Amino acid sequence: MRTILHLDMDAFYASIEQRDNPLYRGKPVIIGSPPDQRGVVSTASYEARTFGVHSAMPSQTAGRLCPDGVFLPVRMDHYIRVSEQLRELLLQFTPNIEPLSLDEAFMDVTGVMRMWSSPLELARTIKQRIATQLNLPSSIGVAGNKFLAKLASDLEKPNGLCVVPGDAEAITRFLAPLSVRRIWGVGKVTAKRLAEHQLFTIADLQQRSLAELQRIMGSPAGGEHLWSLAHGLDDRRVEPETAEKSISREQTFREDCSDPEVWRQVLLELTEQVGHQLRKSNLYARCVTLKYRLSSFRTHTRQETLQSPLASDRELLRHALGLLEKQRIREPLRLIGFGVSQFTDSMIVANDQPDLFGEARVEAQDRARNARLDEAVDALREKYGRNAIKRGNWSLSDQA
Ligand code: TTP
Ligand code: MG
Repeated sequence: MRTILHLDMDAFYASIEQRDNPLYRGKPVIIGSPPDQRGVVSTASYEARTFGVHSAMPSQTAGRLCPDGVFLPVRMDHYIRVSEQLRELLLQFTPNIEPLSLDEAFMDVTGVMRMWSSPLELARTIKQRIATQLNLPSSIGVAGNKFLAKLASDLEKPNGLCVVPGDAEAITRFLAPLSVRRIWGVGKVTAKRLAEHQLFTIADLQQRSLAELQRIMGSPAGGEHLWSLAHGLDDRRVEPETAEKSISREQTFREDCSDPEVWRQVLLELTEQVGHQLRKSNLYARCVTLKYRLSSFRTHTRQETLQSPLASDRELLRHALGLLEKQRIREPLRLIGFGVSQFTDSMIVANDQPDLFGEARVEAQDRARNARLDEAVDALREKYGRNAIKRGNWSLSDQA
């Protein structure tokens, strides 16, 4: 029996802004594009959520719902720094940490449990340390597997702490009354399909056979996913990030998202996070990976092996957008992820470059320029942190 923690910070970007500026505390803070521009909300403080504002909502809608909202731009460089401090703090408890995004991580604490009287005590301690050292609110779920831990961290948000019972019968009872929407991967579209078959709660799912759920979902994998999770079964391991092998970040949408502009905006942020980590580790990547999960639960990964290794945000984004473009995705997405692998420690231009005086040379010059730009940005970020320059708002069309 393993003990898995899932930590998810509360209204992460908004809580950081409220922490840093007392004037914003208790106010509906909305992070993202301004309400008079095209663009979306990245997140909203819990005060703003009472007006119905949420992540990925067009900012114009948020402005209408919450006219007195405090709209602030995304300060990605700053959030990355706070996320790194969070990572350091968590590493004091266990090295078995799998970060999912800037504010979210799984921790397999099975091996360190003998140092604590109970998982509850450990989770409380982590929450307290985050509160005192980072001055930020967090929520933790504790369970025997990833699915249950993640579900639990969301159940009592904000400032939640929820421990899921250990034995199979108690798990079934724990899950039974919850809405199907609580299941990892079930968004609006899937929930609607399930409702057409009178499936509203997890108890409703528990009463159906695997074959029935596969028929309803229209896919063997989708049905199996639902059936396993409805019974609280999930054997995915916590995979600590080994910088030597791969670096990746992903984002799950609250609702299935069919707006390609939002996909691109998410990719912009993910590539920036991956690029920062890559350069911090002094590595260059030879392989980029785009991952996406459709509303039908099918998960796809597409890789591209690069002629020569790279580490610049701009190039990472260019390849990420290129991969996305090629997929011609016509369905709503549940999740987008971006990762890099096949590392080298230098940006050697391959010997077999066919034409060092033509295109390849121009490319090499571009790459050197991008590298210098990234270096400058990273140096500023390290030195000045929150006040460092921000590049998150490049026009996406510039990237083509
Ligand atoms: P979440 O953990 O999903 O959201 P949150 O921390 O703001 O709020 P809570 O966990 O309490 O529900 O995402 C973490 C950060 O990622 C969030 O603060 C902003 C960013 N984000 C986006 O930029 N766009 C999105 O669509 C989502 C869901 C998150
Ligand atoms: Mg969060």
